[in-house]
Parts: sequence; C-alpha cells; structure tokens
Amino acid sequence: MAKPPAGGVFCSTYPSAPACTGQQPSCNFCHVAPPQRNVFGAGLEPHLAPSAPRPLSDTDFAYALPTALKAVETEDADGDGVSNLVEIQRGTFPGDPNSVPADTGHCQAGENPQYDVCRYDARFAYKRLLLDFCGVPPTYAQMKELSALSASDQLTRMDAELDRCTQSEFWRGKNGQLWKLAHPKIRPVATFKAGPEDTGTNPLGDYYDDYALYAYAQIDDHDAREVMTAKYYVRRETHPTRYTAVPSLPTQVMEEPHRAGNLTSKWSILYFVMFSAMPRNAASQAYRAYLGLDIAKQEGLFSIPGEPRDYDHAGVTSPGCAACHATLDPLTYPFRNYQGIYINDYPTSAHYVPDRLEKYFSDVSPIITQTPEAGYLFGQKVNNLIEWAEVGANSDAFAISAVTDYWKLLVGHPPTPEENAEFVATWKRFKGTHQYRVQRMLHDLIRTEAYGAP
Ligand SMILES: [Ca+2]
Ligand SMILES: [Ca+2]
Repeated sequence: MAKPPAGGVFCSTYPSAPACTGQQPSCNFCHVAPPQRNVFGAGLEPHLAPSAPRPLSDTDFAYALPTALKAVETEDADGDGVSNLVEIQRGTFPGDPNSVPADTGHCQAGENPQYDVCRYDARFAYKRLLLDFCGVPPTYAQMKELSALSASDQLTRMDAELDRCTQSEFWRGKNGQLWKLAHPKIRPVATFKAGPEDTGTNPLGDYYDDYALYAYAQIDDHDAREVMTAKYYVRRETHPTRYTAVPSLPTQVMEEPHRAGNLTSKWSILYFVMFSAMPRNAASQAYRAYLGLDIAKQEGLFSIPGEPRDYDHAGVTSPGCAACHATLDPLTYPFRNYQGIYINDYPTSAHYVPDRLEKYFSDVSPIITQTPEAGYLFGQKVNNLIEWAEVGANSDAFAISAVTDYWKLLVGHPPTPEENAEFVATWKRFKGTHQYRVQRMLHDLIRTEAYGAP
C-alpha cells in the first residue's frame, strides 16, 4: 500500500535531497501506481519491519522506513550504474533507469566572446536584472559603464538598480511582475469581478484587493507573511501605483478578529468556499497557493489518526479517498464558520458566522454539527483559521514556496538539483537573516550562480 506519511519520513531522513526542496516526493518515487511498487520500492519492502505482520499501521510504517531506506542505500535498484543513495542526493529517480544524474562538465570557459559562461558574469546578470525588474534591456552606455567598474562596484551598481527597478510599474503595478506571481493564488475570473474597476457582468468580489495585499507584502520593508495573516487591507492608488495599509475597505466585509490576510478576503471566501458546507476547496487552495503543497498531487500529506470523520457524509472514508482526506479534512475544519455564497441569506455571505453549520447546513448530514473548528496543519493542532494562518506563515513551507515563486520568475524554472544548495541557502536566509523581507532576499537571489551564470 502507498502510505501517506512516506514522503514526510523520506524527507526527514534526507532533508537536503532535491526531491524534498519545497515539496515532498510523490508516490511514484516508490510506486508505479499504488499499491504496485517500482524496482526501488520493491527492493525496499523486505527491509521494512520484516518480522511485523502485514498490513503495517501508518505509525509502524513511519518508524520502520528510515532503517529500510538506509539498508538499500548502496544498492542500485534500477541498474543504471548509480547507487540509490547517490540518486537520492542528486535528485534523480532510483527506480527509473532513464533518470540518471547529468554530468555538468560541459562548460568550457572562454568559448563565448559575449559572456563568461559557467561562472557568475555581472554583465549577464545586469542585463537580466534590468529585463526582469524594469522590463527594459540596458542601453549600450549602461553596459559600457558597468563593464568599466570593479567587480565589487558592479555588485553595488546592481543592488542600486534592483532597488530602483522594484519601484517601477513593471514590477509593482497592475498586471506587473508581482501580479503575475499572484495570479495562481488569486485565480481571478473576469465575469465575477466586483468593485469600481473592470467590473464583470456577475460581480462577486473585488479581487484587485487581493492583488494589492499580495503586492504590498512583497515590497519595501514589509513582512511577506502578512499575505496570510494581515488584519488590515491594502488600498491601491494608480499613476503611479501606491499601496497603503488601511483598517477597512468598502469592498471588504470580514469581521476584524477573523481576518487572515488573503485567506479571508471577500473574493477568497466567496469563490473558494462558494456553496459548500465543508470548504475543502478553500483549504486546499490556501495550502497550495501560500505553502506550495498540492494535495491533489499527494504533496504535504500529514495524516491525522482517526481522520477523516466524514462529518458531511461526502464518502471520504472510502480507501481511495481517505489517504488524502486524513490530511485535507482536518485542514478544512478551521474554515467551518466562513460563509461562502448563501443565496437565501445573502447578507451573511463572506462573513464569519458562528454556528454556521448549525444554522445553515444542518440538513447535510446527522453529524455535521459535530464538525470542530479546531483542525490540524502539518500535524500540529490549530484552534481556528487565525492559528492556521500563523502556523502556516511561520513554516519552512511558506518560505520555500515564496522563494520558489521568485526562483521560477527570475531563474526561469524551479530549482534544479544543481541549484539546490544555493536555493536552500536563499530560503533559509529569507526566513532567518532577512525576516521574510522579499526585497532583501532578492539581493541574494541576483547574486546566485543560478541567476548570474550564462
Ligand atoms: Ca540507480
Ligand atoms: Ca535512476
């Protein structure tokens, strides 16, 4: 059987493995399709608590897995000439002979007259920086000026240009680079756009407020975590774009004590909770958007014993569903009092309604009113959505996900195995030294070889 805790246990055994960078390995690391194992999974199985009766409980499995992983480290399960351990460390699949570490010896410095291929090249990085942050390539004069500087003055110049360009409309304005990062988190639908600007035919919520809070949290000296935890809203002015934190907005309605940044914006609650009694979609969207974990891809599974209870009789206890819902349902309970679109009592929509399930959804199942407000995030108990958001915002997953967004935007792809060391150093400094200030993290990112080596 595929065991949901497997990814988490694997990553605590190999925390620096590329498969654990901002994610956990999915089931196909060991399986063809659960329960059928691939050659790596098959080689592992005999070492898994060999004398214990089958099936193993999740707890016994999680306890036995590190020993079994160690036992097969020196083997080469897929016969591609590379040991399982080296494949895990290099980010290739130990169960797939077509997946082997690439040799990175192809760089030949000096062959390219334009740039210093293989190593950090300030001229290359500078050109890239102006395109990425200002939206325009450097002029010939700017390039000449940069080339004439010493290496350390070149870096100082680039820092100054980064600070200048992150003020630009291209970076922070409507539909600029920051808004692009926010699209998959907000998932705008033009038809449902409410508010004075670009109003849709069927207005529900003004998601430009969500973009404004997201952008605000990314710029100046603001704390990026507040996209999940803010009690304030952000007003946007245009020409030029300016974002200002404000205590209320005419387009927003959530009661102040129950606000958790963009998780509880009018748009998020109406669009992601919509008509459901049990807002699983709102929970999984928040988990994916801000913590980088997609339950539909079997990522971020932390099964809670005794779950799912299936309070809404959705059938989630069936074996095919329970593996994910043992994580998803406890992740959802803290959303129980957030009212989506409720046609027959529309003014309650997008508000926090104590006893929401009791008042409006008691006919869904006989036990739905027993749904607790307390739930679990990363296996940790949270009493309500405010705690959910705080635990989430302070997690490694948040920092990894935030830096991954910028890595993909600026480097052009998710961190590769070769880039893993620089990536890990960048998100750890973002979380530690930089205290979640994106602006400071970007100064690190433009210094990486991933960014600056042609
Ligand atoms: Ca191998
Ligand atoms: Ca392989």
